[in-house]
This record gives sequence, structure tokens and C-alpha cells, in this order.
Amino acid sequence: MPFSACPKDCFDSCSIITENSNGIRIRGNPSHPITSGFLCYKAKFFVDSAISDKRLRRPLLRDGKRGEGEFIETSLDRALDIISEKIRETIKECGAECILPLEYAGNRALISYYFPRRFFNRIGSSFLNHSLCDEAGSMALRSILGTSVGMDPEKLKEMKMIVYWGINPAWTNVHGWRLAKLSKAKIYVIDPVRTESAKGADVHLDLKPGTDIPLVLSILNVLSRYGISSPELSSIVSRYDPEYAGRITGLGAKKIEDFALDLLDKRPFAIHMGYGFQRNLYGGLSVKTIAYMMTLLGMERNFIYDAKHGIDYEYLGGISENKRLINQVNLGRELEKNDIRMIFVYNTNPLNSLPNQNLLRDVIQKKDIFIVVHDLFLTDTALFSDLIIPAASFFEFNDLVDSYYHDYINLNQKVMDPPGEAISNHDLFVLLSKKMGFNEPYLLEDEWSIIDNIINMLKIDKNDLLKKGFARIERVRNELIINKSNLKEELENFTIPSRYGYFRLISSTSIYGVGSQFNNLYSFDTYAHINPHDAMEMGIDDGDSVRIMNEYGMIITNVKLDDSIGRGIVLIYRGSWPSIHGWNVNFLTTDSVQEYSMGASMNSTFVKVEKV
Ligand SMILES: Nc1nc2c(c(=O)[nH]1)N[C@H]1C(S)=C(S)[C@@H](COP(=O)(O)OP(=O)(O)OC[C@H]3O[C@@H](n4cnc5c(=O)[nH]c(N)nc54)[C@H](O)[C@@H]3O)O[C@H]1N2
Ligand SMILES: Nc1nc2c(c(=O)[nH]1)N[C@H]1C(S)=C(S)[C@@H](COP(=O)(O)OP(=O)(O)OC[C@H]3O[C@@H](n4cnc5c(=O)[nH]c(N)nc54)[C@H](O)[C@@H]3O)O[C@H]1N2
Ligand code: SF4
Ligand SMILES: [Mo]
Repeated sequence: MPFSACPKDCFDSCSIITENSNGIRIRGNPSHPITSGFLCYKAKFFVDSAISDKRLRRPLLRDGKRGEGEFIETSLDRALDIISEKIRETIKECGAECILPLEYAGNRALISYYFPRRFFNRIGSSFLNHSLCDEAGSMALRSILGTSVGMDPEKLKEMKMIVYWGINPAWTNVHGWRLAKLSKAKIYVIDPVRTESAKGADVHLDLKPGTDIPLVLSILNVLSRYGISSPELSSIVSRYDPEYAGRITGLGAKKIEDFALDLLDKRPFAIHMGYGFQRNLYGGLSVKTIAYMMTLLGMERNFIYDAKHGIDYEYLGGISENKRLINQVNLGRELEKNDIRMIFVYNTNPLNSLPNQNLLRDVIQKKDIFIVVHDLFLTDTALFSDLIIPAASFFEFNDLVDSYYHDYINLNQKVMDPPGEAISNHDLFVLLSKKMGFNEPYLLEDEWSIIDNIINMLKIDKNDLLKKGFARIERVRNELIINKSNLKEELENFTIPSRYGYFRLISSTSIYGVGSQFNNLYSFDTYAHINPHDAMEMGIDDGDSVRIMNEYGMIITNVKLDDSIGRGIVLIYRGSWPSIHGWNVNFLTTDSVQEYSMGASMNSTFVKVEKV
């Protein structure tokens, strides 16, 4: 039976057994220690979306004004001619740095993700600074611990306590949540929303959004009474007694004191720091402050954030001499001021997922940029492009998928041909290299040759991999280089952003889609979730239509009264398609960047709400 490997941007990186007789059927690989024989809710859509009649099958060339959706079909060969001509012309007139591959983790299989970079390194293009998801927290961890690679989640079973800090694992890391629930550990969830995870935890700390730093400082204040002092921060910590921090965080002193005592008593504990909570203006600093607290308790190895393995990424993606980086989060502003003339989009849907959509769309309309999109569906980004190439689904190519959570690499085997002229990322860039007249072997390397090279480098037995569908690989375990020197100064500059009369907009991850994927095939939750008390004060009822607005934009949607949402918060799930609903949450989100890695801060967005 062939194996698939889920290449979606997800902690769990599942191994899948795929049957292809009378249609495709998938199930979780029962021998995979993490996948453990079951798949998530989203996996229900994998086959449906692969065989959907909405899949793109032929290349499309724009035949009207940008964004109006008028296209004519063309052949793949003609499309590749157009792209290669455009690349040559752009390099001649402006230089290769005027070309930007705009890509992300829509497919994070190793070849699909890295192989196209060989091509862009060959031509010397600019690259993207991936700042949209977890990079602020990663950089913050590297700055204090020297690494963002934390513990192996299979060790969760040895913990006395597991803290999920600003993450909703019951939806976003379902197999990790299972590991935690199977352990005997006391489970904490720290989240302003009573999520499914919070409901399943032993303790839910429902703090106000953006108050994680005061919470940690007051824990340090309590710990100082028990002989755990914070020498670098003593003057700040003394200000955060639990009474004071209890008011700021909304938690009250007792909950903070109890949590501090559990951190002291229930060692070893693990803290899984979520990506969601660090997407705010002080997200990186919050992660750093939590890591600092862990060093004082001798638990600095016991965080979960990233995983890295001995994979040779320079072999996979090539090496670049000149790397002009364009920041992802505020792409509209970046494009406005620089000379990018050609954008090649693959593995991402930026006209859905990037904040401040109004600005981004305006800039793309105004500037003369040639946009190529490689995708499976006619996304918003595709609708605004000049040329669309149909992409393959993960059932249609061979690849390997690693994980940023656990220590297994999974094999993905091709089980069917792509429809029409749809083409995998690997094959597209081989053909494009040929069109450009590049004949260096690394640009034309076959996918199985790459797979063989990677498994040899990782010392994996190929027969075993073919038999099991996965292999265990070694986690990179860097020496910790602890550097607490800047933290005090950074914390002195910290303030809790707030705006009188405004709600804080949180745009969380939904249970149904993966990013924007599958949101075109089914209608998912597009409500504005508001606490019933807040709604009552504004005379708003369940289902009422509301206008939500700020300096970035305005949307109209319906309200869902939801007592799991804290006061002063509006929650709208990310990922719905503007081309279907006329809006998504990113028409409201801020593209301000954090200090750390110019990272995203969408969850620091403020909005006004009015009944329509
Ligand atoms: N079902 C599903 N799973 C996914 C994905 C998907 O699209 N769908 N995407 C994957 C990707 S790309 C990512 S990045 C991860 C994201 O995984 P998570 O980090 O779990 O995702 P979010 O829902 O964005 O954020 C988690 C929680 O942070 C809380 N939060 C917001 N602000 C604050 C705050 O100031 N403090 C604290 N303590 N909490 C706060 C929110 O209420 C939310 O419940 O999920 C991955 N898994
Ligand atoms: N408001 C708000 N916005 C957010 C977030 C938030 O918390 N709030 N979270 C952010 C986060 S954490 C993330 S990770 C991003 C995710 O944002 P994106 O990186 O844009 O991810 P997706 O929306 O899943 O889009 C991936 C696209 O890749 C396509 N694709 C899939 N497989 C392949 C393939 O093999 N080849 C090619 N060429 N294309 C393929 C899919 O069809 C899809 O259109 O969204 C961010 N946006
Ligand atoms: S999305 Fe995540 S949990 Fe679901 S099948 Fe893929 S890797 Fe597994
Ligand atoms: Mo993400």
C-alpha cells in the first residue's frame, strides 16, 4: 500500500496510508508514533479537494483588467515561454533582484518547498523574509537560549505538568493534544478564549490578550518569595505583585499565585508556546520572557516551539550569494517603495493570508508588476495575477515531509497523475530551467534522486522507509547559549497596547481549513464572535449584522454571541475567501511589525463594532 505524507503547514506531519482502487481512500498510518492511526478533521477534505472539479487544469493568461477574473486558456509550453521571456526581460532592464519568489508553507514537503529555490538562487532573485507565522518567537528564543529547537514531544509523557501557552492544540496540534491527554500531567491552557483546549484542560487561565508579559513578571514576583530570584530583572519584577498583575491580566492574584506554585512544584514541566499568541506587537518579547522564567526554574530545555533535523537545506535549495530580503508581513508597503517588477507565487495565497489587504491590493493594482501564480485553485491571488499555472496535489508527486514538531520524516508517494496540465513544484522548475537554457544538473535533478540523497544523508534505510512510510531522525540539539543581557531594557519599553472604545480583534486558526485551503469548497465559520455582555451593551443580538472597522478597512458580517470569548474581544477565524464572501479578516488586520524579525502582529489589531 502506498504512503502519503501530509505536507500541510501543521505541527503533526502525519503519515497516511493511501489506497487507490475505485477512488482514493486515506487513513492515518497506525504504526506512526505521532499520527497513531487517525487524521484530523481537515483530512476529510484532502481527497475531495484533489478530485474537485474546481481544480485548475490548464494555464490561464489574463485577458482583462487585473482582478476582474478574465482569463484565456493557454498551453503549459506557451506559459513557460512567457515566463522565461519575462524573467530575461526583467533581469536585463532592472536586474534579477527585481524578481521575487513569493512562497510559503502551503506545501512544506522538502522538494516542493526547497527545490524551486535552486532556480531562484541560480538567477539571483530577491527572497522573502518569512515573518508571517512563527519567526518572531523563533528569533526571540534564539536571542535568549541560542536555539528555538525545544524538546521532543514524545517526552510529554514524562512531565508532571504541561502548559499550552497561547495555542489551541485540540484544533491545531491534535496529535500533540492526544499525547498530553494520555499523560498524567496537569494541563494548563493560557488563552483569552475558552477554546476546545481550554475546555479540556485542568486549569484555564483566561487572561486579557497581550498581558502575557505581566503574567510572567508576577509569577517571577511570587517565585522570589520561594528563593527563586530574577537578578537581571529584580527592579521590574518587584513592581508586579500578584494583586497588581491580577488586575492587569484580569486573572486575579489567586490564580497567578497558584500557577507560580505549580511551576515550582510540578517539575519537570513542559511549555508549548503557541504561534498564535506571539503574533502580537510584543509576541517575540513574550516568548523571550517565558523562556527567561524557564531558565530560572532549570526547565530551559523543556519548551516546545520548533524542531530541526540534520537536513542539508543548502543542498535542497541551493546557496545564494546576494540575498535581498523583502519582508512578508508588510508586503504592500515593501512593494510600494521598492523596484520589484515580477512576482512568482507558489505555496501561498497572499491575497488571503497577509494583513492589510486593502493596501496590498491597491499597490498591486497601481504598480507594474508581472505576477505568476502556481496553485491548485483559482484563489484571490490567482484572480489578481497575469498568468496562472495549475499545481499538483500531494497525491500526484513523490516527496519527503519532515516536521517542526516531532522527530519523524515521512515518505510521500505518487498515487495518481495530475489532472490536465497541472504540474508539481519540482517538475515546473525543471521545465522552466530548461526553457531558460540552464543545464546545470542540480536544476534538473530527478525527485527520486533528491529523496535518495536526503535519506542517505540522514542514514535512513530506504527499504525500511518504503515498508513503514516514515523514519525516526535525529533532532538537532544545540548547546544552549544563554544571554539575558538585553531583556531588562526591552521590558522597560513594554506597554500593553489599548484603544479606548475599541475591541481587540483576534484572528485565530479554525478547525476546518488549513490556512485558506478548503475554504472555497465548503462554507466555514465567518461570524464575528463576541461576548454576550459586550453585545448586550451595544444592543446587538445573535445573528445581527454588524459593521467592523478601523483605519485599515471595514467589513460587514453577522454576530455569533459566544460566552467563550473574553470581554472586549472580537474573534474572526482566518482563511475565508474574499472572492466568495467579499471580505476576510485581513481587510482589518494590522501590518505593523514586531521588533523581532519584523514579525507579524495581527492579534494586536483594534476595531470598532456597530450594528448595521
Ligand atoms: N486546524 C488547523 N490547524 C492548523 C492550521 C490551520 O490552518 N488549521 N495552521 C497551522 C499553522 S500555520 C499555525 S501557525 C498553527 C497555529 O496554531 P495556534 O497557535 O494554536 O493558533 P491560533 O489559533 O492562531 O492561536 C492560538 C491561540 O492564541 C490565543 N491568543 C491570541 N492572543 C493571545 C494573547 O495575547 N495571549 C495568549 N496567551 N493567547 C492569545 C488565541 O485566542 C488562540 O486560541 O496551527 C497549525 N495548525
Ligand atoms: N489574520 C490573520 N492572518 C493570518 C494568520 C493569523 O493568525 N491571522 N496566520 C498566518 C499564518 S500562521 C500563516 S502560516 C499564513 C498561511 O498563509 P499561506 O501561506 O498563504 O497559506 P494558505 O492560505 O494555506 O495558502 C497556501 C496556498 O498554497 C497552495 N498550494 C498547496 N499545495 C501546493 C503545491 O504543491 N504547489 C503550489 N504551487 N501551491 C500549493 C494552496 O492551494 C493555497 O492556495 O497565514 C497567515 N495569516
Ligand atoms: S493537517 Fe496536520 S493533523 Fe491533519 S493530517 Fe495533516 S499533518 Fe495530520
Ligand atoms: Mo502558521
